[in-house]
Amino acid sequence: MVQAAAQAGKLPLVLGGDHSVAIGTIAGMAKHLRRSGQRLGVLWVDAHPDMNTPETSTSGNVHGMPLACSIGLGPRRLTHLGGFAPKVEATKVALAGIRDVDALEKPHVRDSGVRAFTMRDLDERGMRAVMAEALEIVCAGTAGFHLSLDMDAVDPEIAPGVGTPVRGGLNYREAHLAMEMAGDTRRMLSMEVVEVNPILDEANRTAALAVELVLSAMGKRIL
Ligand SMILES: [Mn+2]
Repeated sequence: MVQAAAQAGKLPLVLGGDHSVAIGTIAGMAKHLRRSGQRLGVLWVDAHPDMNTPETSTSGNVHGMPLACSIGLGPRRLTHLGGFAPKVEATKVALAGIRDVDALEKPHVRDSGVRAFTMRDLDERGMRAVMAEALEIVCAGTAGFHLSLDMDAVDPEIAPGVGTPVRGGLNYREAHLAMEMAGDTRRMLSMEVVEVNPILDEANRTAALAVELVLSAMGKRIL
């Protein structure tokens, strides 16, 4: 469905659900671009890198593996969805908001070629500088990028309705600025928002914030 929507000239927006849906979203976008020999960038905004494989995962949760699968690490059934791998080159992937990485997952993040901007990078350099560099990575040499927004990137004090909350996340304005800057590039080809869990949410505030962030990524501006 993602591939068909993109081929029809639309911007696919996938609403999760857990982050394993990204394996399909990215596969669809990569397959679409591959027809014209173009490459996809991926901007991954998340508290976690989601770069486990079945060998490194302590939980076995597939929602901890989608970025690994998309760069070709993991079980063939998932890495080769759609008949080819990798879906994206690791050097065309930027992560932002990372603050919870499993011990055995760390080498995948450090050595695969992805560029991971941790919360410390955001603390030291600010969202504006980090996002400018991240967007440069995902836009250079690509047709554009897929934005994968895990709501657990945002601090649980303002986005409590997620399955794996980690304190010390993006504040309200940092989250909006990241989305606004992504939208400003006019190179965002697809987007997904994942891990909103209504059962864990408080009066729908996480879902309402997710809607706001989608609007910012799609061009809504204060003035
Ligand atoms: Mn995630």
